[in-house]
Amino acid sequence: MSPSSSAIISLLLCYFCLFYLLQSSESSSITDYYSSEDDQPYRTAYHFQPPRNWMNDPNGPMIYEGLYHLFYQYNPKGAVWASDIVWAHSTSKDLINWIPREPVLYPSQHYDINGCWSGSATILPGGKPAVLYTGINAENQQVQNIAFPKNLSDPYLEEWVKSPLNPVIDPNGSNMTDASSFDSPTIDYYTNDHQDKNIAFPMNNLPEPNLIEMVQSTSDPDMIDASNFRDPSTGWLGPDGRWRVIIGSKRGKRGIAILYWSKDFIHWVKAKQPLHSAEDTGMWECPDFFPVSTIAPVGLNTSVDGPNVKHVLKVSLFDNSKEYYTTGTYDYAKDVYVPNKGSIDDIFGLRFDYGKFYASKTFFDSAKNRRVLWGWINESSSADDDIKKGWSGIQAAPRAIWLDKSGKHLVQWPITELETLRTGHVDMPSKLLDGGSTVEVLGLTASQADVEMSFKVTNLEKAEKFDPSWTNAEDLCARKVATVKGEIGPFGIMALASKGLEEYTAIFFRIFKANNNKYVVLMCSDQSRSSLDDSTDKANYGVFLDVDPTKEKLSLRTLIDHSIVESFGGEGKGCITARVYPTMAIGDGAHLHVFNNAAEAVRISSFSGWSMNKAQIN
Ligand code: DQQ
Repeated sequence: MSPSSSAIISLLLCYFCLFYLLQSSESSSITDYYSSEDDQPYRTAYHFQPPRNWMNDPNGPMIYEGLYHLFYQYNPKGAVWASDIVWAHSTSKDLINWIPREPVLYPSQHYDINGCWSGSATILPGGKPAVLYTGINAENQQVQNIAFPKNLSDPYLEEWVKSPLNPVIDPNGSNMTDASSFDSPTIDYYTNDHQDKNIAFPMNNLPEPNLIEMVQSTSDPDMIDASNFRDPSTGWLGPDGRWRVIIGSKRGKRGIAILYWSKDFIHWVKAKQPLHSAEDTGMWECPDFFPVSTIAPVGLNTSVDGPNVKHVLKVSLFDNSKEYYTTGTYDYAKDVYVPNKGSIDDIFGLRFDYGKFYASKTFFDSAKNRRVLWGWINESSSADDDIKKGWSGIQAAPRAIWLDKSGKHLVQWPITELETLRTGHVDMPSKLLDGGSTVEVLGLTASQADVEMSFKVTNLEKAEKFDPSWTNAEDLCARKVATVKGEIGPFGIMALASKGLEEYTAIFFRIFKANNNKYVVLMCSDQSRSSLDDSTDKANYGVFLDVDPTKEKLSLRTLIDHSIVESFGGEGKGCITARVYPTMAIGDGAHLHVFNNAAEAVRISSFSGWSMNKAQIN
């Protein structure tokens, strides 16, 4: 071939390549967003993830006409986060198997042109869903926008329309409604006929709040920082007919949940006081505020209040990428939330999950009367590794969440639908596990399993003394990893273990005796030997469990799914999630052991394990 004809052919080839690329980038078929990457050892079988690219926060989970919806922060262009992120969307009949839909919110307008960030769904009276989300506007300010489904008779809610009134909440207040509009008639769907029957309010009339102010004045000493003003919560409706939402923010180092009111869910005014704030906690992302029942392990509609109800405020701290919650009282009259005495309101407080778990969001599942929790589990690997594997981020298994009988903390349990994936049941008869012993559990797929067990400790008097300076469970777990022998404990399981135990992730308990003669139960997730690859994060996690071993069995449930180990101790009183990247304990090379590396024996009083079928996910 002559040089000139090969040049022409090359040019033509380039032209066709360019044409193809342009075509595919313009098309919006679903495969462009979610085309699959197969046969990777760390992809999960029953945890929610898109087939490729970056995913972070769960957004606007809800149930509509019997179908579950999950939106999530998604970068269609790659495996790392990008600020011009979109809301991707999947639907499910059971919260386990998911069908991908096209993303619903892209940057497109001046008020979200630089990104559609996190937000929440609210089911308005009459059953109409609305989503409030943070838009990054053309000036790179964070503003709050609203979108509604285009067609309410489409159960998949595939198309959403952004309101022409956006932004509906603007930190500079240029479009804000003033207080007087609160007396104007409300819009059509806001009528008593449409009131949700589950909503019960105390009968007394609340005083007319006088806390409203406009967010307009630049001289406002409480001026909102437009770079730290995001993640509107699900709305709740007060007995005074006003909707409330909170938005995460900070003032100096004080984390703050700014409160807004609306009569029609479109026109919002800022309350003078935030719902709550706490010193030295930094920026509050993804605040979640919801009621819990003090008398039954059920969920409540977000607007419910009255007798036998407490409230929970969860915030995701930008500064340390951890989440904290308090339980407390919501005072409708003052429109403030007050944590219970003893409910620690800072970085030493309670957490939904003491491992990797962030930007979580709950929703009320009206079909099953439960509150369901979603949380984002990021990777422990480097961004380069994420780019190589083509994806990053999974969601934790959906969990039901309720208030413990003690009223002191929440309890979580994987939703029962997850059990439909169980197959190949393995039972172990009650068995004494001598100190220093390890027993392999045979007969299940150890890389994809669900294991439930409980222990009985009879010789508690042998427990080591608890040093009162051990206030941080995570530090204690990091010092006392699974190989450190104790008196009572460590005992538990080694998940994703290689044949010769070169690799494993150990989830275990230790029991100590405190000065007040009470026992302290420590639960750890030890990743120090999770992978022979030293470049991955192998942090150890821990929590002190509210379990009295003199009265209760000590239970552990662990969901194992290739690169995630999600553990529930004390029947869900303490949860720890880890991401791990074994190099040998992959597929058939993965094993499961129970172990007791203590001086004292411990009894396994029950053990049930299942291999897990693969869910249909996206
Ligand atoms: N992720 C979103 C923000 C949110 C953060 C951006 C939390 O809206 O504050 O992707 O992970």
